[in-house]
Amino acid sequence: MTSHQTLGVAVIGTGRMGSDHVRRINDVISGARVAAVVDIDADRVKHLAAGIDGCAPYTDPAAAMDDPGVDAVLIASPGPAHEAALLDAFARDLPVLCEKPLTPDPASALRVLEAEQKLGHRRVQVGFMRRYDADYLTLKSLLRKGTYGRPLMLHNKHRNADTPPGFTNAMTIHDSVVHEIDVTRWLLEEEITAVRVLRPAPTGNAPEGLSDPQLILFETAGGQVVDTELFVNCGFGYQVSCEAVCESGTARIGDDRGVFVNTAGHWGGAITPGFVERFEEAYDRQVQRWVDATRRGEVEGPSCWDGYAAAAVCEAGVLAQTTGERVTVDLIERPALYER
Ligand code: ISE
Repeated sequence: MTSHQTLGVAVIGTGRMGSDHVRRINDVISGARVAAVVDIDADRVKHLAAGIDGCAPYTDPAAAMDDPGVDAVLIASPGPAHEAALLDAFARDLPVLCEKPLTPDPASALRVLEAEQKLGHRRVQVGFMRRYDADYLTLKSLLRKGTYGRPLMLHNKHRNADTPPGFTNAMTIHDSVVHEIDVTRWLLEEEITAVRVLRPAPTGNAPEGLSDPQLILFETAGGQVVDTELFVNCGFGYQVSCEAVCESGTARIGDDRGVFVNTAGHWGGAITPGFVERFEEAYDRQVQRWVDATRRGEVEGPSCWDGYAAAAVCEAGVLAQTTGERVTVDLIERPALYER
């Protein structure tokens, strides 16, 4: 692969995120094309591939990776299918963009980490898209430069209008809070060492049995404390914000996006309906950066280490949620391949 060639991508999993990435590669970003689509639903991939020039449908990820037109893999299948697809990609030394989670638990994430280390080089960018959001990038740069001194605390809010059917308490950690886990580690450049979860009396708008809202507390190795209000059936839209409290100032992102109006005795603006709209540009930038780096023969962005650390904090988070206790996070020592 040279930087002049168009990257042939196999998109594995064509559900909500996978089909959005197919559209993104086809219509939005440059330097790549969808060379193969993979799903257990054969009719679905046949139909999808028929509408894309030079795209082949597959039901088996490994077979798609053997397609001569495929140079790289985008994994957007459900989390439990990620480990096998990642190991198949490593066996062919193919570059991978893997949607979060890397894998659903730390034991399987560790197996992936070990397999990548055996290759001797990084192959995977994990899809923590908030790292590509313009607001989060600004906050990261302020913290990096130490503009307001050392960061002491983060206050996060993560609100979804509603949850899809079958959304469980464990999923509130694995699917939703996992983003705050990643931005905490990324912004503060510290590992999370302990988790607590408080569960107030739930809203009547949440499905029976779902704890909603929740307050999640992280402690970091650097002694910072991070709180996250998670409210996934707030009913009014999608809101994600983060305030960093530093030694000599605070910086907050995620409020007041878009046009602010005064009319008919009211002031205010619109709230984005969901995460696909709120983070659309971040998803575009994430995939473009992956394609660009891959065509240069490089790997950048969130690594398998970040995926593993997130899985370990999620496991502690689910235990903290069910026991009501403070749960410490177990991490192996960071391998040399993933040094900062
Ligand atoms: C979903 O899977 C996401 O990744 C969204 O960013 C998050 O806001 C939502 O709560 C999750 O279910």
